Order: sequence, then C-alpha cells, then structure tokens
Amino acid sequence: MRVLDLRESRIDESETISWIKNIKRLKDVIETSRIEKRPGIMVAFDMEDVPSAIRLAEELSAADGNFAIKIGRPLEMQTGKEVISKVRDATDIPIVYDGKIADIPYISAKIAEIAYDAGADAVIMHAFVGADVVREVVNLGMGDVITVIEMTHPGSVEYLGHFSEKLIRKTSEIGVDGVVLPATRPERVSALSGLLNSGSIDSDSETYIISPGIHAQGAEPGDAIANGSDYEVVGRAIYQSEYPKESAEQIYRQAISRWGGV
Ligand code: 3DU
Repeated sequence: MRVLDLRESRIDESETISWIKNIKRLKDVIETSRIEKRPGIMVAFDMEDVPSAIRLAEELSAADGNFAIKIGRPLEMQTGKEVISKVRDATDIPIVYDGKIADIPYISAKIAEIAYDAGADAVIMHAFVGADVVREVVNLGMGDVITVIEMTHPGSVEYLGHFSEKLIRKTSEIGVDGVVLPATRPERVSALSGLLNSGSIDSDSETYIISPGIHAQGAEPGDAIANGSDYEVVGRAIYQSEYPKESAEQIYRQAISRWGGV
C-alpha cells in the first residue's frame, strides 16, 4: 500500500492546514454560537502595540474568569487583518472584531467575511444602517453577529435613543447573536434587556448583551451585568494598567460579586 506523502503530492502542506482549520471553524459555527451567554468580561484590545496585544491574549488564556477579546480599529489598523489571525493563534478565547460595520450590504458582508476568515468568532456592526445590511451579514453564517443598539456617549441619546427599541426588535427577528447596550446608562440596559427577554420580541433565548463603559467612561464593574447584561466591555482600565491580566481578573471578580453569582 502506498502512503500519501504530502511532499510528493501536489497538495501544498500549508493549504492542507488551512483547509483543516476552515473545516474546524465551520464545525464550530454550525454547532454553537461562539460566545456563551454567561457573565464575563470582554477585553477591548484598542492598544496600538501588537506585541503587547499578543502577550495579553496569551495571558488571558490562563486568567481566572470568563473572558472574550474585542479587537478594535486602533489595533487592527496597525497591521490589518493579520492582527486578528495573530491573536487567534495566541488564544482559544472568543474573538470579536469590532469594525462597527455600517456600509451597504455587499461591503458590510465583505468586511465581515474578511474578519471571520482571519479568525474572528463574531463581528460588531451598526443596526441603524437597516435590516437589509444586518440580514446580509447574518446570512453569511460564518460566525456571530452583534449589533450596536445604543452607545455610551451622550450623543447616542439624541438619535439612537429614539430608535433603540425598534432596532433591538428588528435585529433580533433577523437572528443576531448579540447586542450592544451602554453600561453608562444601566437603566437602559435594564429596560432593553427586559424587552429582549419579555417574549414580545422574536429573539433567541441565547442572545447575549455586551456593555462598554466600565471605568474609563465612568461606569463601575457590575453596573451592566447586575442589570441584565452578559459581558462588560473593558479596554483602557485593563490594557493601560501595569498588570493587565490581574486587572482583568479583579474587574471580573467585582462584576460577578455585584451580580451576586459565580
Ligand atoms: O472605554 P474603554 O477603554 O473601556 O473602551 C471601550 C470599548 O468599547 C472601545 O473599544 C469602544 O470602541 C467600545 N464601545 C464603546 O466604548 C461604546 C459603545 O457604545 C460601543 C463600543
């Protein structure tokens, strides 16, 4: 019997590895939503230094708690999509690409596809651009889709605040996996998470809520989780601290104890 030797065959070894990785990714996507709906901290990777991002990704793999990583544009712009792949190679923790995608359906889906291919488990996009755009990204079926419903800054109240109920209702019906609500306005987290779970919205019971605004923007650990959110998004208070892993673990413990669970 002749054993297939990759060196002799015309199949390139790196191509085979990439195939295996894609099949594994596809299996994960089919089997589950990549981000579990349970209280945790989503660490915002907005640092501009790639080696320190990789170091923190490795450290978070061994950290005590439930963590996810959100890669923002300031980091992505350093190398492009490669940084997503580098972080992917450094950790098994779920990775969210926060491109706040808000373009026409074709371009939005293209951006999302590039991020998933690079190793992202989820992408963040704006809901306000319209149901057709959200549907196009969800229909890719390549990973989780998280839509921005309300934001943390004061200006969010001027526009998004007027439409947020409609946005959460509509994007849930389309089948998004997660939504963004502001930790800086816990009463909005409470109201909109209540609406999401009320049964009056056609949403999956596994739809999770992520909430930025902890520390650097004035909210306290636990403000959002205690009001119905699942992940508190924390950037500067972690990546600018002297001991980022320890800061992440401490914020996780504080949020969980405010929530009153394990
Ligand atoms: O303020 P921090 O450094 O903890 O970072 C917050 C992160 O969350 C940052 O990546 C920002 O882009 C994101 N975000 C908001 O701060 C507010 C929103 O409404 C949505 C996302």
